[in-house]
Amino acid sequence: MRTGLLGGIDAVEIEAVELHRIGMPLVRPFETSFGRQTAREVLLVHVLTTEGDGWGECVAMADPVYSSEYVGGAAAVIRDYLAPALLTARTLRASDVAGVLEFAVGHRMAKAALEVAVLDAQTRASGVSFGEYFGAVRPEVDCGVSVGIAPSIDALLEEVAGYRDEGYRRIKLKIKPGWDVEPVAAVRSMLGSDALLQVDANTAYTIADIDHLRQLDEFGLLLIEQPFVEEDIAAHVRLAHAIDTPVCLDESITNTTVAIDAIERDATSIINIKPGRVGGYLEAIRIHDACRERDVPVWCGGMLETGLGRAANVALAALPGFTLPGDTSASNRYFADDLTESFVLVDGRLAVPAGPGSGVTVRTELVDDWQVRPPEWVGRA
Ligand code: OSB
Ligand code: MG
Repeated sequence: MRTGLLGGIDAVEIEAVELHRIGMPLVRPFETSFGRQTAREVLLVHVLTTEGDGWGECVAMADPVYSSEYVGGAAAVIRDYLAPALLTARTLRASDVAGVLEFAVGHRMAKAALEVAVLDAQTRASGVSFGEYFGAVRPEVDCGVSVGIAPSIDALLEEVAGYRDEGYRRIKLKIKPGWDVEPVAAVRSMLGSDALLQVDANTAYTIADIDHLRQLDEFGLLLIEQPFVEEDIAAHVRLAHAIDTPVCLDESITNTTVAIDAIERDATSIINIKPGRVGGYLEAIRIHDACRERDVPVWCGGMLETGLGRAANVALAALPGFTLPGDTSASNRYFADDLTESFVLVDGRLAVPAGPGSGVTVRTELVDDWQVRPPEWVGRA
């Protein structure tokens, strides 16, 4: 990728891969159409190389409810297949990782975690930041916040007002059948017509709901995210033709080919880019580039990342095609204490870390304190 920016070292020799599993309580429960979460269980990948180490966060959730991946499955496939393949390849660049791991079908979040850990080691060793490596064009990024399904409309309004007062530049409401028109109407009337507002259904609707979803048109939403099951591109085409609100795909977009196909079929006019969902930051950049060529706006999604994943997401969101605020919220929206330096919202923005690699430091004492399982280690036989 953008190799002209790389310094001296551009390949690392892999010596071992360590897997750490930690638990972090969320500051408030996060409810979506697929369930309610009170803590984030995180799989961390620590790659040890001859040139130095690197860390990666796997965005798989504890249970296979957002996608087929989950923490235990990701740890197993890394331990049994992916890490051994990297050790066999031995000397490689981050841009070689996807090819080395291609023999295993799927498992994109697991692969993405390894790729970003190798990238962290490689770019730290060469003194290059993720922002420089990715091609960032701004020092800070506009931030939005994803707001879960609340116990009542009053509770929702109180939560949204808090985020508005903190300066978030865009609000995203989680919706599902029975929690859609009413909460959206209430939030729109509280925020006023100029506020950037969007909704995310996480696949909770079916094609039979198209007439119902058309009622959302009156609220001037930026977009409706992933109303239908991920495989059903055709249903999204039908909806896009039936409503004025732009349709945005999240779960459906698993790689650049699928992204281009969905755009060309008019299933989506905006794309939520999540590096874990597409197999890594390098594939995320390819999707960004393909969307930019086609004038399709993109924004950076989130998976309740710790500061480690957030650092890389913020660098990605600084690319030129990321023209809408992302789900890149401050550390305190998720956690009382973050795994790295905290990300603090300033004027509705987060700063792109400037130091080498991810630009943040994993607080290894917390990795030990917060561990939920003993670490696993994969080294050369
Ligand atoms: O669909 O965007 C989603 C969180 C977990 C899984 C899926 C999604 C989300 C979010 C939160 O909306 C985004 C964030 O703040 O990290
Ligand atoms: Mg989503």
